Parts: sequence; structure tokens; C-alpha cells
Amino acid sequence: SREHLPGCPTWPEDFARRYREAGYWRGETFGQLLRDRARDFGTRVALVGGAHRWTYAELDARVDRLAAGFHALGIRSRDRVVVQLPNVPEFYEVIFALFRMGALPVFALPAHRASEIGYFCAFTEAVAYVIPDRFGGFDYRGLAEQVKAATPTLKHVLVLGDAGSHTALSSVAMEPVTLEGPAPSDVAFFQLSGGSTGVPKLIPRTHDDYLYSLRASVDVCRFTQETVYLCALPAAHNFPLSSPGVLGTFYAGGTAVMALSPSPDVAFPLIERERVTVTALVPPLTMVWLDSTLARKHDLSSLKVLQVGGARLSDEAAARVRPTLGCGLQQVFGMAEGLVNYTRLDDPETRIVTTQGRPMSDADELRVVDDDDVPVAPGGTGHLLTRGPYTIRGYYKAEAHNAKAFTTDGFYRTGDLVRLTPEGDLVVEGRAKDQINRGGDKVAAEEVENHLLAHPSVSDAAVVAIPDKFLGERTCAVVIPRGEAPAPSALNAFLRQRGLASFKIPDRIEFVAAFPQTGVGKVSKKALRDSLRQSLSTPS
Ligand code: J2J
Repeated sequence: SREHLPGCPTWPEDFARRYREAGYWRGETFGQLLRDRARDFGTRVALVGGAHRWTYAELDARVDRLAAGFHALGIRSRDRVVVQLPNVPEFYEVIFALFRMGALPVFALPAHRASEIGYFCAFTEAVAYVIPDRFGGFDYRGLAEQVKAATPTLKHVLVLGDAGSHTALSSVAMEPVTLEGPAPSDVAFFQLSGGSTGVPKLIPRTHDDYLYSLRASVDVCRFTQETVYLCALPAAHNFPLSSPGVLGTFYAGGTAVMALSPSPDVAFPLIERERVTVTALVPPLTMVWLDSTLARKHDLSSLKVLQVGGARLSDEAAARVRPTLGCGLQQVFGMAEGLVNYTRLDDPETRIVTTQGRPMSDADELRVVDDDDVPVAPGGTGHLLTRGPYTIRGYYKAEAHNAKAFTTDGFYRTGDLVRLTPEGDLVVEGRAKDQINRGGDKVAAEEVENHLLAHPSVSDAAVVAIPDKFLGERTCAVVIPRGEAPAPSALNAFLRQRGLASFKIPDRIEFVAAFPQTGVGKVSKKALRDSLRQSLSTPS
């Protein structure tokens, strides 16, 4: 087998051999998967979005043409390409073209701005960056201008729509050429980690491991050729991409429908028109759908399953899904690093409503441990560690961090606090990582703190979660001012100007004279959260 991409930790040879021999890794690639589906289901509709309705054969042919065009631009195997597109069919055309030639998409979210994109481009030494012209009231061409000026490796900005001074994506495609594809064990793309550190970590996923996660997901979720999946969450996120998501839908030969927004006014008409059978949401959107009066105005009867994950769904909200929307609920507790847990479609309702399910694969190894990595008593709450055929062994070019984020025997430290029920289901009880889960959007405290510390009037900063009825958690930045405290709005404007994605801008800013300390002289975030909870619940 050929050399692995430098900076990408991989499975030890004995594990890799076992995963192959047991049939988890089947030597498939994404390029070949699409080729096979085009052969077997050529005339079936693969993808619906905007004005497009592409069959598997059409998608496959478009991918060949775009891959040829990418190659003509000089993009080669293993080159990194930052892809930041909204929920449009072209998203899959682009990533499959890159997969087919062994180039590596880096999955950015539409919400990312100069801080994140600049970092992804620089850190991965990206050669190209793919954007829409405008989306959600934002012009990505200006952002690209800024990032391109700062990134010497970045040769191409490819724009879906009006390219301005850049290159139109529509001008790239050309007559197909024969390209040498990647090996199944090669890295296929980089997912983003929710993260807890100063800069986001990149997750290298291989063809072998990700395709296995699709196959197992399709099996658990019973996706078939009859499946019509609505992609309502941001397409690049691991959940709508692979659990089973759009890629799982393709794996099964079904139809994926793209919604440019997850709001009921956009999603419900699509469900009615396309006879959508399954979709995925985060908990706050689930509440919006449950409370929407539009549910009565549209025929949602085709919808059989609503998947909910990304953050903890309250038992109360979970119990409302079936009576209100008339479909089943599936809780999904997953992570871009690998492990995905699902409640099963035929589980008893109480298990579906009160747990976050169980691993999708027999080969997923779980440990629930205390602070010293010692397993807790059965049923006790502890840190979740995991290892398996689709869970990474390390982040991209992050040796020092990997030593902390993985055990010496290769278990990933999820940072989640869980307990196992007697039936073997997981219940997410909390989190040990320094992250705020803002309704499924992950905010790494340290990343925001570092940006705050760059402000001249900030002496120190700590970002913590505060409870929120709608989002579950919101962010609060607690700041020790240097001299006179700046206006909170001025601090937030400063963060925006530094190019931080808006979901990371603090929901609230509090000024204090000092932070509570732990025994070893570190900021006690727990004490901070506790005192905030008290002061926020006491009317002033
Ligand atoms: C509580 N916390 C959850 C849940 C994720 C499927 C579904 C979700 C993700 C995802 C994903 C949770 N209850 N049901 O990649 O394929 C929190 C945990 C976890 C972190 C991972 C998928 N579902 N979480 O959310 O990489 O803290 O992946 O470790 O964005 O989200 O975040 P992310």
C-alpha cells in the first residue's frame, strides 16, 4: 500500500488488517461508488435542488466533466480544496469531482468567515477555494479576495454564480479525461472538529472508513432506493453528510433533496412536493418545526422518520415528535471524528425518547471512565472514550494535541460525559471539554477567548455556557477589562471585524474584576458558570 498523507495518523497495521478481514473496509472509493450507482440506477433521480433534478447518470457525467476541468486547472491528487457551499446540488458535484481525482475537500460551513477560512486555507496549504457568489446576505467573493491575498498557495477561487474577478465554476467543466483515482485507504477529505482548542482541528477521513460508516448507517436507518432524504442542515456537516445523510442516500440509491434553509416555510413545501421520507435536524430546529403552524398547511404524511442530533434533545421535546409531526423519532449522537450512535427504528418509544441510542457498529469499542481513565461502575456517569473502524486515530498535523485527545491505545477522548443504561443505550449527561454546544453549533471557548484577548481593553477572558431555553446553551464571555470596560457591542463588533463566524460571537458579555480559581491556579469555569447562573436568575 502507498504512503499515507503526511500528518494524518492512521490505524495500526493489525487493526487495519482486522477491519479489512472482517469486511468493514471493502476497498471501495467514493468515485467508484458513484460510478456503480450510475450503472445500477442510472435513470433514478439522485439529487433535487433549485432548478436541478439530476439522475445518477447525470450526476456521474457532470462529476467526470468537472474533475477533468479541475485537472486542467492543475489540481492534483492530494491537493487540498476548501469547499464552502450552501445546500445546493453543486456541492456534491464538486466534492465527488475532487474524490474522483483524489484531491481533498476541506469542509467549511457557510457561516465561516475570514478567521476560519483563512486558517483552513493556510493550515492545509489549499490550492483552491470554492464559494457561492452570495448567500444569506453575504458576498463570499470579497472574503475570497481577502483570503487569497493572505494565502500564497491558493491559486484558484471558484465561484458558483457570478464570479466577479474570480473563476466561474460553470466555466471549469470540460470533456472527461482518464484520471488516476485514490486508493481506498487514502484520506478522502477533511471534516472539521467542533473543537475545544484555539484553532479548529481537521479530521482526516479515509474512503474505507467513511464508506463503512455509510453502509452501517444505511443498514441501521433502513435507507433504500425508496428513501427521499431532505438535507436541511448545512450540507458539509457530518450529520447530514453521512448519518446516513446525502451520501448514505446515494449509497442506498435513493433521492436527496436540498433545502436552502431548514425553516418550515422552505422545508415543509419541499417535503410535500418531493414526498420526503426522512430528514435530520438539531434540537432547536426540532422545536421550531414542532411549534410551527405551517405543519397543518402542508401534507407531511410522507415523512416517516425525523432524526435529531448534534446536541441533547430534551425528553419532553422528544416525546412531542410523534404526536405532533406524525412521524417516528430517531436520536443520533454522533461526532465528525467517527462514532455515531442511533436509537433503532423499532426500539420501544421510551428508549427512543429518553436515550441517545447505541453504536451503529459491533466493532465500535466504548469505555466510560473516570478522570484517571478507570472504568466507572456499570450505569455510572463518566468520560466516553471510543475506538473503531470509522473513528480517527488522530487529527491532521496536530501531534501535541493528539497525545492528549487520544489514549496511548488509540481511543478517542470524546469529551462527552455519558452513562450506559442496562439495555446498552447511551445517555449524554454533560461535557468535560471546553466547548459550548450552541444548539448543535460547536464553539471552542479558547478560540473566542484568544480573539477577545487581542482587544486592547481586554486583560483576560473566559467563555462559558449559560443555559438557554431555546438553544440549550448560549455563550457568555466573562471579561476582565484593562482600564475602563469597553461597550459589549464594541467588543462584538471587534470580533466580527476579525472575521469570526457569527455563531461564535458571544451572546452575552459580563465584566468582572477577577476569575474564580481552581486549586492549581487555573480559571475555574465551573465556578464561573455557577456564579453566572445565579446572577442571571436573580433579577437586578
Ligand atoms: C448530545 N450531544 C450530542 C446528541 C452530538 C451525527 C449527529 C451529530 C453529529 C455531531 C455528527 C449529540 N446529544 N444527540 O457528526 O454524524 C455533541 C457531542 C459530540 C459532539 C460532536 C453526526 N450529538 N452531540 O454533532 O462533530 O458533544 O458532530 O461529541 O459537530 O456533539 O459534534 P460534531
